[in-house]
Amino acid sequence: MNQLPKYLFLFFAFVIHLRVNAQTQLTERAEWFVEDRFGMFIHWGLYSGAEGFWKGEKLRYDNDYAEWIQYRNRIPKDEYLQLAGRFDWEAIDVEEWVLLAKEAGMKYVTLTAKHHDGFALWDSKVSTYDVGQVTQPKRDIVKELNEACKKHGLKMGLYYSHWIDWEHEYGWSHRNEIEPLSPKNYDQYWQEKVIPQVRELLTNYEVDLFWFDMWVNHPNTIVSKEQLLQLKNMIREIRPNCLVNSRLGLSIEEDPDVDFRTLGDNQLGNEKLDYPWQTPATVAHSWGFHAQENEWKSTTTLLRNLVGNVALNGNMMLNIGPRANGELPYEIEQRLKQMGDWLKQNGEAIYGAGAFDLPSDLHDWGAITAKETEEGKYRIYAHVFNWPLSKHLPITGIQQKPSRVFLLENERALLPFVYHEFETIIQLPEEAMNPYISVVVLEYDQKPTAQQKLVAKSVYGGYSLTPWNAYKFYGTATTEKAENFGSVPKHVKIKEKQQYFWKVNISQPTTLSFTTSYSCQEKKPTGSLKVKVNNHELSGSLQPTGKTVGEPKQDWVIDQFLQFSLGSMQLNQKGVVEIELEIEPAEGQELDFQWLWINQKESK
Ligand code: JFZ
Repeated sequence: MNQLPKYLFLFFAFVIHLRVNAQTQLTERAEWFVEDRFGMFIHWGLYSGAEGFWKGEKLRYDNDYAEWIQYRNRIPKDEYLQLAGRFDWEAIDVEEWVLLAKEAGMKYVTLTAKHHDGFALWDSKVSTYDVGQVTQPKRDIVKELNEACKKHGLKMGLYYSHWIDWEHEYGWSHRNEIEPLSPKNYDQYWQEKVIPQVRELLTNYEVDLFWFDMWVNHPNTIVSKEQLLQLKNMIREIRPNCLVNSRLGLSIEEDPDVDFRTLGDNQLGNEKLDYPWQTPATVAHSWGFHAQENEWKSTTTLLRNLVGNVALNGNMMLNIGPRANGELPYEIEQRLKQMGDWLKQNGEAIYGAGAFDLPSDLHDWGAITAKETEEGKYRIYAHVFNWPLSKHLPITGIQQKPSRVFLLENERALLPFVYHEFETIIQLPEEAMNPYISVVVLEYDQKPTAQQKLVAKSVYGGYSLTPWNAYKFYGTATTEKAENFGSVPKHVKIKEKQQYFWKVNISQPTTLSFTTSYSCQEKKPTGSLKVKVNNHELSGSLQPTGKTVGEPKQDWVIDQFLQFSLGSMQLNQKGVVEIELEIEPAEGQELDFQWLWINQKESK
């Protein structure tokens, strides 16, 4: 009987654990991965010698991933192998790639040991289709990488294309969608190439991570779950600490033993997940070297992407595609070095850092990462993407006062700030500290608590209240599908009484003025709109907004959204107030609602 309180305690301890630990499905194996946050992907293979062209023709198909050229341009296997002749084997120094990774602040490297072309970058005893066959003396790129990684203290990952293999007679290729391949033959490929090659890699090299690549659910393609488990079990047996990604073909939901989720190519995170995850990203478009890359992302963009992922507990692995002589496009090298410079100053806010308990899109000036420091303090890192013109950085939703505030690159110069319940406003210096992203640190003696339901103060001084940041609502409004937007802004369609509730922190008695934006296509609307705060109420009747011309092209007439003032009210109290908006179109009428903007009159 007296066991019961103990069980209850354990149960609550478990619940609390779930609540405080953002990543509940973090395996011990994957701790380093989550700590490291930033890695290098290397796509390099025979395709690198083609550079995106075959016999004068550009790679077929718009999505011109250079490493797909053999399949897309129907290159016969013997001719494809001759690409090895374009390589300057003497110039190729794998250690240089690793040194660049290190300089870029990357903590692990993942090389395409075997891409879809089936060509092995190590001296494979399983298949003669390998780098050992085309080099004299024999090269083993995986071994060279392994040694360089060890020498420079980086973890080594290997990409292995298990599903697709264009070399093996019975490997999967997209043409098998029209020329069926029997499961029996496919299993022959699996048992005589995949399993022994992965075993070879696991046994001969110190592999910290296996990166498989399959983007169709196993029930919808030829690979069976048994085959996938056979592969994963072998990894667990030979190298129990080696990580496995979800593109193995098993999602973490299906098999929690998979260590991290791989998002789509260049797909950034948009929510906090309970398990480790990673975005594979390119600096331009292609993974393998392509002679005609154009759309280079800026260093700022790449850093924002990294910060954005870490702010959601995610990682980023950024790709390099060296040429057949080992060199990199200037644009890649330059951006990686610039990221490294930034990380040298600001890496503390990335490595070992993760999400804080506030919505990641709360603030319009940037993103927040956080962590406990070695001294047992708790630091919140405000990554300021947009240095406010007012030089006031508003941080909403943190319930304690920081003990110190400073720029990460200048710890000795403390920044002045004012703190009211739920709101910290930092006085920034005139100039941003860093040309890419400046990081402001808020330090606390222990982890502060968060009030997650507040709408943040904008850098422009007001508050933007939308259907998507309301903490509660009643009614049947529906968000219009994104493809219907464009020049028509994101909105909800309201057909009957709808109520939204937001919480806003008001730091001092003040006058609040309200503006709303909507589109109403009724000729004579008779509905109403009401704002209620405490005992104050403002109301307005709906107005027709008519049409506008979408873009300077002919005949594109779209619904017009217009803003209307609802007036202002004097609030004599401060603290968190609840704002209610009640929208009621008349029977049979419709309203497309967009936002309610509150302006707080600045008083000294
Ligand atoms: C794959 C490869 O085909 C490509 O060559 C490259 O290696 C890349 C990293 O991975 O391409 C994919 C895989 C998965 C998705 C998209 C492209 N996906 O899930 O969206």
